Amino acid sequence: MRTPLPPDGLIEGISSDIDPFGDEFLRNPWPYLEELREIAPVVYFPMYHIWGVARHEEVTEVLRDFTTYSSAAGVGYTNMLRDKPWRVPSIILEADPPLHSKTRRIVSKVLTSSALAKLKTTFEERAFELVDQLLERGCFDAISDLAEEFPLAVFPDSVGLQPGSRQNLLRYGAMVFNGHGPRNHIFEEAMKDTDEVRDWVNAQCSREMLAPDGFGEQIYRSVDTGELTEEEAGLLVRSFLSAGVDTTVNALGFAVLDFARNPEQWAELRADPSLARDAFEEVVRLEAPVAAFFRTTTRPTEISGVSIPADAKLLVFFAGACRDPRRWDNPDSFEIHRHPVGHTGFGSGIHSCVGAMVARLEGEVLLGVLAKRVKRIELAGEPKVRLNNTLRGLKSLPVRIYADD
Ligand code: OVV
Repeated sequence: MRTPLPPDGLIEGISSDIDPFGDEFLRNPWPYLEELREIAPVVYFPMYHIWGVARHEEVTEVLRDFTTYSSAAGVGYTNMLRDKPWRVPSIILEADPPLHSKTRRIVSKVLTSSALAKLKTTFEERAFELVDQLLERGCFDAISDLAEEFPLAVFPDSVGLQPGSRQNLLRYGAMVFNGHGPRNHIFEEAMKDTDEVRDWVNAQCSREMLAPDGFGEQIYRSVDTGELTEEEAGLLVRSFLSAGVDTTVNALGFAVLDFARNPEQWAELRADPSLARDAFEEVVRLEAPVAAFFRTTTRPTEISGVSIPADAKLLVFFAGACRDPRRWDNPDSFEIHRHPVGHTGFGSGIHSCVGAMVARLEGEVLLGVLAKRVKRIELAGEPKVRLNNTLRGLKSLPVRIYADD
């Protein structure tokens, strides 16, 4: 069954032929997001029969009202309650309260600040090792050699994953995030080896495979207390592996690009490396590595005077809100002193990124170590975008770095 169209007239003046899953949009969404923000507070995309919000006010309004704007039909283009999804749904991302409240509480307890404080030294050791190796090379690809290398060196160990085959995590991430889009060529390409990679990931999530004391084993302790079934625990561990790698890879890649393009900001960070955490936060605002997720309306509703029918898919452009000039001064510029409180790069509301503290720790540590060791970051070639239905990121970023004297 298709969602009924709103009565004639309601769509007039709010429709757009922009394709938010087209190559051009995904390669450089910013001019399109600006156009979408200008059209109306809510936009209708006839080619997909979906609605969208791209202004900060409406994005946060939608994310606050989790009853009207549900996640249980999935946060991608497909309505998972109607069409069979490619994997068992996530019990934290693709769920509403009360299920979401329970799983969220359990994951939050594992990711406390005291748990993360214990990881900081290990993260720093790995960062120094990696950066010192890269300084010897001078010229390298900041995506494969740094932005992918660092999270893969620290995050799977924090979860307690078995060593080896960690590139599979990148292949799985590509499926998860491209799988939130429509079945375009990017979706089809990502889903080529679905069975093999999905089976590998599921196997890593079983209790026997997880090292003692990692995040994964700590999730399984909620099985012993009767709060989770064994199957639910496995699905929550899967959420760590789904959401925790590609997101940070892309954020760290953009961090390098943003500093290469803004040497005066690099000078400021070097003058005071304790700004590393603020700088990373500004990268997440400016780049919004998770560009958008959907919600599904549970009733006919109205946002800023625009009516949306029940059972409609609504695309929530986090990236649009992150650069909305109604909310930010000079929204397109990278300013590490900005303190972008209220940015939607980690979402907003009850589903806002539960792993944000892990991401921030990775960002703070890597940028802090780079700031202490590296005098200058130069582009050594054109950065290339990696097209993804949900994520913004680069597939290559040739750079040259120079050691501090
Ligand atoms: C935030 C996010 C992204 C992708 C997957 C998941 C969560 C998950 O829970 O599987």
